[in-house]
Amino acid sequence: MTKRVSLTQYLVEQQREHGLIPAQLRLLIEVVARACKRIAIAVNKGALGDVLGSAGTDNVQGEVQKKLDVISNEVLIEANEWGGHLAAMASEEMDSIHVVPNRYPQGEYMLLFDPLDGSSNIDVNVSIGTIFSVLRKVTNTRGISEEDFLQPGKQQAAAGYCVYGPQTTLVLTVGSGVAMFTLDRETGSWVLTDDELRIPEDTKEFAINMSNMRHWAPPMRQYIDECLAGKTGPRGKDFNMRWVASMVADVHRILTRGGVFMYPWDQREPDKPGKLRLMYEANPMAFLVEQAGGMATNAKERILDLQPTRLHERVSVVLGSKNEVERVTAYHRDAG
Ligand code: AHM
Ligand code: MG
Repeated sequence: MTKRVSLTQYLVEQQREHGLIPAQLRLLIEVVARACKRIAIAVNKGALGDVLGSAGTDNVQGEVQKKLDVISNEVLIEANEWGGHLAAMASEEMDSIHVVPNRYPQGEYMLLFDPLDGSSNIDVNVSIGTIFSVLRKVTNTRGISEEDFLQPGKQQAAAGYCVYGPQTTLVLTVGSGVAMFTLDRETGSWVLTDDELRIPEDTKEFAINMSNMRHWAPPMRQYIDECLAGKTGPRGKDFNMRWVASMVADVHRILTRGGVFMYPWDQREPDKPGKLRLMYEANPMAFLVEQAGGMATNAKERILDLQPTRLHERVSVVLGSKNEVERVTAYHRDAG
């Protein structure tokens, strides 16, 4: 029988070898993984579980919340509140931070999440997921406020996501590479199925919502035009395109076989840097991508270096295979 490594064993061994996972962080990761299992069960029930459709409410970004957005948010909060590993949580689905109630001990970590990413795909049975980012409270101030969360992504202690797709997979980094776990539904355990995901430096595949092309900035249009020109164009090769419209699924494909994912600024809302959120979408994905040998920028600068000014701040995203991200970023920098 081939030996199976569970998430717990992986975390214990990582701590032993690299000393990167103190007890509170291990508990945190295990609790998030357990919450993701519960979300996966709700997702799988679909119409049978009365979890599809709209919740009839809007979130802080003015987007309609789906029932599963709300359920997933509650599952993550409930699971994480009492363990003593967290000081506070923040989520795409909550206007402000959720401080751990006084009746529980406060831990040193802060957890941010997009509880259910790819909401537009829930009702049509396409892969969706949970994205999370972990920060440490670095200030010595008593109590906790939104300010404590406003740290650049390079300070993340851990990041990961779970994809609810044909398989349920958890992808994790604590800063020493990227590991993937697959949920064994019979035993209910997360089993290590890849301990070192690597993104190839070159690719012939891009992911972008092409319907927005006419709204993009010229460097973005130039890059995609050159890809579309194929073998006889300036790139001298044919490109393929994929767009799941769930960031988790698109990034998962890139971590598995390479590619470049882009959600750029566009002129319809010139004051918004992009659609995706910096702190619980772009930062965790950028950390994973870099740990797998890829690159992530906002089309000009490294995402992990950006100093956030607001919890729900948005950002342009270009991430994936290093040489393509470098090219897109160079086009934007050259354009000034
Ligand atoms: P969500 O957090 O409300 O689900 O929105 C984020 C999603 C990303 O997963 C995905 O990359 C993007 O929005 C899809 O946008 P579009 O609908 O323009 O294709
Ligand atoms: Mg999202």
